[in-house]
Amino acid sequence: MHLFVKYMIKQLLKIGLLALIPASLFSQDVPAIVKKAAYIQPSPRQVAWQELEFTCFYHFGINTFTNREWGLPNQDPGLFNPSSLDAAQWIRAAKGAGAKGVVVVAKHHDGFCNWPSKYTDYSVKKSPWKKGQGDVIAEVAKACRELGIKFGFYLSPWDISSPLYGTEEYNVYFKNQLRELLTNYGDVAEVWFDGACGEGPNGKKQVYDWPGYYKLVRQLQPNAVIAVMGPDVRWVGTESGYGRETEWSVVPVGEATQQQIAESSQQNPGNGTFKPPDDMYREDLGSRGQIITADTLVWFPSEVDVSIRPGWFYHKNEDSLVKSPENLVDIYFSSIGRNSVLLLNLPPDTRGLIPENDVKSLQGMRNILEVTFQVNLAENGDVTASPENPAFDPRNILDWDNKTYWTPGPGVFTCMLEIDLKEIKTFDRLLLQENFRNGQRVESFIMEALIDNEWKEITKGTTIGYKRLLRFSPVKAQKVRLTILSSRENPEIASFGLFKSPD
Ligand code: FUL
Repeated sequence: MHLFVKYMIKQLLKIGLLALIPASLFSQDVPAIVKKAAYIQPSPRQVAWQELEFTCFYHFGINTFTNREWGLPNQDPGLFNPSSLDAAQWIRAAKGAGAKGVVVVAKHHDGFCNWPSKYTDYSVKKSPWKKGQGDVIAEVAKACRELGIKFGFYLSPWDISSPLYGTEEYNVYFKNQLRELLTNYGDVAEVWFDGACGEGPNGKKQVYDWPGYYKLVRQLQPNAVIAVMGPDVRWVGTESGYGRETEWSVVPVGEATQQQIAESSQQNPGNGTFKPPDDMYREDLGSRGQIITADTLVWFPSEVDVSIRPGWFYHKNEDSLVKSPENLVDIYFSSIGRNSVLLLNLPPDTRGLIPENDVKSLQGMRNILEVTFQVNLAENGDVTASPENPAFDPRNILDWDNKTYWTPGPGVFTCMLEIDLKEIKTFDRLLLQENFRNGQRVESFIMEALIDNEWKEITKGTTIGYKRLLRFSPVKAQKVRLTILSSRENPEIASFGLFKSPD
């Protein structure tokens, strides 16, 4: 955009007279690849997954009973013996916290199967639990169906117990197991392939048949997303629970190759210990500087996985280290509030239950979030948009339907939405959503409030995407305005919300 025009817009912004600028002046020339990025859209399965927002992970298996994070090869299946496993309690804990889907570990790197696979004896069927007749995956899937929550599973391709590992037959074995999980347990919403990879019992590394694995998932569960070592969902790159401030769902295709994902996943340091991937996190994957030289771009949205405790599996000595409700709320804002899906791990204990303290923390988190998001203080406000676009009703941003939106129209990149709350209100949280079905576009925005007759900056950010949540100190005002300062194509604003957190 011409510098003078930019300057004029800035001046008019200051005095709140953006409406005086003809729409044509808001247009910008953007490089072709940036424009292309703006039109890359999620697949229907990615849309459904993104809208789950909050999901829970269950790390459970032989490690629960050996007190390990990464197991040893071929341990005695007799060790697996939960005294009172109740999968419905796991799912109630997740649902009660607001989660809409789960991912349960079917097989971790140690190779022990939590379901009675026909293809190995290294499973629950050789354990004393339910006299070898039990099936953890069946119980979880059933509880999900009964409680109306989406079911998914984690399957580690790396298997340190299989004698086939490192040979072509392992791929057949793995696909047989995958087929069992994809056919015997009803609808699957997410298949989570871990990127951690090391050597098998014979010292060999496996050459995985990724195309074959993906084909099977697509054939048998076409609605399931394939996460992490898969094409649909990207691991955010850290297990801290904190996503990027600037999170683009459109990234260069290089970010999606298996080699790239494997390299940035946990590696086996050699002694079987767990190595947290602190260094796998690049701040910027998808902004203009990153995509400008890209050949191909893909919709590859981020998932933030984090455990409610330090470890992924249950350890008694971590009973006092359960994350507090406040800590979980912080994670919520820093994952779901940063254009990511949250996958919060709740490790069942040796009884086969989510421990009481963990459930208590989850409920505490839910209470804070419920009070916060109970009322959108902007809900009954009047909205004025500049530049005007009669084809769209600006009140669409307040209707809680993220399929309806307001946009200034094609080719217009900068715009402003002013909301008159009709009375002075106090708020300290902002919620924004783009119509992400059409792509992710907003690069920079600012929210101001009219305080003592002057527009004052309250908060600002870069990306919005599916959802952006921002926190700030309480503000008392009747009028606020959201300005989209920069975008890749015309922004399509689907939701705007102002909230007040509990005191
Ligand atoms: C990692 C694994 O090595 C951890 O044990 C855990 O399962 C985590 C979710 O993924 O790659």
